[in-house]
Amino acid sequence: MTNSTELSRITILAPGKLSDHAAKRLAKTFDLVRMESAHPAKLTPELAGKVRGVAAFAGISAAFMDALPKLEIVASFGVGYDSVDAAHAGKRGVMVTNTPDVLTEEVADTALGLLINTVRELPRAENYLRDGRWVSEGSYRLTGTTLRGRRAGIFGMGRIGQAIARRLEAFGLPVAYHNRRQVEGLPYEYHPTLVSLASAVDTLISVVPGGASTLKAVNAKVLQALGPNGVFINIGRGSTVDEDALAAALRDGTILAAGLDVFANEPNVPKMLLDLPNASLLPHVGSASVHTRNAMADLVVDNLASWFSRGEPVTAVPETAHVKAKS
Ligand code: NAP
Ligand code: 8YV
Repeated sequence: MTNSTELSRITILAPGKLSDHAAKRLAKTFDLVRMESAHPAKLTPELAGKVRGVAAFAGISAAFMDALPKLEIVASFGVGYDSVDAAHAGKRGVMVTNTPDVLTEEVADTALGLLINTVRELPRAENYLRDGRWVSEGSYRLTGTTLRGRRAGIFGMGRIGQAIARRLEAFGLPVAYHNRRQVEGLPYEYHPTLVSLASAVDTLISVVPGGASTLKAVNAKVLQALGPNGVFINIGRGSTVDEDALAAALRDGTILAAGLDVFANEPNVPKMLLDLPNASLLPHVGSASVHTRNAMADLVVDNLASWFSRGEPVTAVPETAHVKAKS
């Protein structure tokens, strides 16, 4: 058992931008050292030699972990941890944790907002009002698209996917999904492939994690299957979409519209997407409320505190679930 005085002697390195809430809680509990980004070259030998935990508000590479000889745990901020080399951590005996559940409902809310923005053009309608065009030109045009009569497909029926499905049901839309495995006990139609799902629906919502198994999974073939009345929403990871194929599909009418919260090379959004009138774009704000980001930061701190006081974290990622505390 490690008490709070002992915790305050443990050095935790926090690379990346962190909120005041996260910084205060970390500094109150541990010996906190902040750094702008996680580059091994920016570590002094003295610092590298004493870091036992990383609170990751930025990606953590294998090289960065290897530059920290006493590293025991990387507590990552976010449920998606594709920017942390968890496979390497697992091999090296370093624990990795993420922040599931506490953001699920917020991200699902954002997904529905983005869907409505995309289908009913609400940001454009607001800009029309602000530009004085309601007065000068009359009512905003009727939208050609509606949620009424749509069939939704969810790519990634996990925690957030299921929260989105519950909302879609309340909106009166039938729901189908694709995962690698069928989820037991769910009332929604399962499709063993993404193309089969896209063919069966006209509204495809992607909420899968990033990484090799989903890289550019939403490609030209999937968009073709979604069809000319198709709406594509991405609230998962930008890497899961072939952005060239998506821009082409939006340009030539292969699909109708898209709503995107995430991009392959954030914060850079390609001009080909910015130029499209039928794309509704958000700057990765799925979980971005003070309420939810504070809950995520609390879970980062709780994971570190639990690891160093009880020898086990709260929310280990599967790749490091086998890792045991040393003492
Ligand atoms: P989760 O509960 O682990 O759900 C992920 C789902 O994706 C699972 O149902 C999984 O099922 C499926 N999946 C994974 N790899 C797949 C593949 N190769 N092919 C088909 N399905 C696959 O995770 P979550 O909490 O819902 O979060 C999902 C993701 O949302 C995160 O990883 C993150 O990238 C993203 N996210 C974005 C924001 C934002 O701000 N925009 C916020 C939070 C999260 P199987 O394993 O059976 O395939
Ligand atoms: C965060 C996210 O914006 O949890 C995730 O996977 O994408 C978001 O909640 C991100 O992780 C931290 O900036």
